[in-house]
Amino acid sequence: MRIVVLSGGIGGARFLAGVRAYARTAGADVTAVVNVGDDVILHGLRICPDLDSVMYTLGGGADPERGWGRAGETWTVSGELAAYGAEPTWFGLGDRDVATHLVRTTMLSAGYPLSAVTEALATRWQPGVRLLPATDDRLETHAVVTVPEAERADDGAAQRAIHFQEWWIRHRGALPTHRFVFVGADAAKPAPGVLDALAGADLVLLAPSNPVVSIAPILAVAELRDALVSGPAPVVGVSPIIDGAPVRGMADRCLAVLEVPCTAAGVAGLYGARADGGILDGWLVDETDAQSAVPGVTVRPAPLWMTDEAATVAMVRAAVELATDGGRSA
Ligand code: FO1
Repeated sequence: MRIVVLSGGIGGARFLAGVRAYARTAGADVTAVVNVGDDVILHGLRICPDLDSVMYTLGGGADPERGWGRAGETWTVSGELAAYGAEPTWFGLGDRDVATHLVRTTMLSAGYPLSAVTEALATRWQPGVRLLPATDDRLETHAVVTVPEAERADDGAAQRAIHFQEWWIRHRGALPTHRFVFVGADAAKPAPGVLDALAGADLVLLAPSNPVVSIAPILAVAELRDALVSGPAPVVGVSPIIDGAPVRGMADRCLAVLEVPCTAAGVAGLYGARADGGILDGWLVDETDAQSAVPGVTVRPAPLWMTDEAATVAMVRAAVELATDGGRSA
């Protein structure tokens, strides 16, 4: 059985650990198609938060609390940068993490595409799933916000697009936010291997990631989304919202920007039913949301708290069962 998982963020990485464990029991292989919209160039380094979260989490090097960056991290470089007044100081750059960005930036500067760089980095970490960026092209999530008076440009413009990382880390999403834009999406092509993985998949899973800033930037790659919809595999999503609240992160703030209800049904409506031009065949909701109705989508309740790997494996098994006996058969 071949499983493809669209993933982003820390929740996506944790979910992938469960998919990997399930795949080992089921003799399945797993390809993760990971969001690159969070990627940013800071201090001259290319940083890929969502790829690194999966690589470190599945490779056993992630800090379990933070979910991003390395375990046993130190912050000497970050402190030295601050001593020089080198902005931004709001981005936490760990010393061990810097090595990953140095290797990645060196390879990118030498002309290797991000997919090749990711494969090279994963050789050290052995995540146990194939790790593919959604695209090798530039695709960056920016947030159009109203900036504080003090930060207005000379022309006094109140609205400005800031990088997602500034929105997420420096402002914690607390600025008046009008929309998210995926810079470069129109020209971005699926990374090598992505279309083949989707064409050969028996099941596609949407991780319980932030639908607005982790999954949507992946779907913004038009050929990728088309391949998902026209592909043979049933698409089953896992709700990132339980009982009206995000499991972690700021999906509630992001959904509010799109004026989408922060509910399991609201997120399913955002993805849309395949029959209506959307992408979903099945939708796994937590038992507290068992009454969620999503026209055209097979909804199934299951415990969705990823309290440990066994709980996550049970979620994955429920998604597989939903795909086989619920929506389109795998
Ligand atoms: N998230 C934070 O909240 N604060 C940080 O200082 C921070 C630094 C950071 C460095 C490398 C990296 O790969 C991720 C980092 N993150 C940080 C997480 C990052 O903002 C992610 O994009 C979000 O967690 C959303 O996925």
